[in-house]
Amino acid sequence: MTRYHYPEPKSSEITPEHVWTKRRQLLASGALMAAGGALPLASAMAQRSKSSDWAPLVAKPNPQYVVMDALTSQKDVTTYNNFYEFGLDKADPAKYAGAMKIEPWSVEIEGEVAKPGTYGLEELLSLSPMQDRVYRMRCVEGWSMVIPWIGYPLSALLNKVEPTGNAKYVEFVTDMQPDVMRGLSSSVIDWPYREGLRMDEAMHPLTLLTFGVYGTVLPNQNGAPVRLVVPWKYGFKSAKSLVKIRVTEKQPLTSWVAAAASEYGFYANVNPEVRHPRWTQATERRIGEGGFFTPKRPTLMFNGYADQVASLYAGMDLRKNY
Ligand SMILES: Nc1nc2c(c(=O)[nH]1)N[C@H]1C(S)=C(S)[C@@H](COP(=O)(O)O)O[C@H]1N2
Ligand SMILES: [Mo]
Repeated sequence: MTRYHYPEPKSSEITPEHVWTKRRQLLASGALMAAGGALPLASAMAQRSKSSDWAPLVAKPNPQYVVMDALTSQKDVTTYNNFYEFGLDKADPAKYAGAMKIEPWSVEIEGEVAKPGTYGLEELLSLSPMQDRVYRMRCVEGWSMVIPWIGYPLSALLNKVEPTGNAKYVEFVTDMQPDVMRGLSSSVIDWPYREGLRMDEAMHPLTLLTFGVYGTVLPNQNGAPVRLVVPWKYGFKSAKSLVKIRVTEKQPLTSWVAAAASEYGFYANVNPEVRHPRWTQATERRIGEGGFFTPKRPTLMFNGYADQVASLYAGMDLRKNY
């Protein structure tokens, strides 16, 4: 848990080389790097089911994708969650998601692709090298975390299934397990949980197909065994426990847009200048940081990823396309 602690940063820029080197040294001194960084992928997945802890999943840190902010603790990352399938309280996912069945697991890929099919988790795990990336995450509710995810760009998978000329959007669908997902009885959302991205967003190198966090396989509450992570958008775009990826010509109707279109848009880019109808989005509370009187942090345009993603929205009215 402590091996990710490295010097408190000053800015939120990409890590300078010397800081990165330092971090690599810290990582290398930890037990998980003992095997030379080899990825115990399938075995990691297999080991974890009955353990209260999670099997290691080691990946090469990618120095291009790391932020300087101090990491949110593993404890907060794994106990303060939104996963409405398991209840609305932040503590519910950690309490109840352990019962979710994640073996065997496969993801169906369909729609506007030349190679549709069912991809087993094993195959997904070995499709592309895993990377360790530290991302800033911002929930639409006004809190944020800094999380070391493990995965690879979704583009690796999309390229493999060969999107057709009609492919304009990608829809993501979460599993439904009514026997263990007590939240499915709630009508806040028309289940299953569905999210979506425009094709260029889905292909963007920041968009991560994610299998692990904090050096372990994903805990169930974080969306095991495979989820999406899209760091420049509000957290609800990062759908968990995916069972279907559908490539489409038309913009998919996502769960939150269906639930309240005036409050949650399809794009949902982090934007401090566009209020949620019921609250400001200009500031955020970093989970684990200080107490009640700690000043909030200013929220950054595109959650701090503007250099990398602003061009995707050139010419678009981001007030209309919230
Ligand atoms: N299937 C599903 N995915 C989901 C959610 C959910 O309720 N169900 N909540 C979203 C929201 S609002 C957030 S902020 C993030 C939280 O991810 P974390 O708990 O791993 O930090 O997951 C997103 N993905
Ligand atoms: Mo969220």
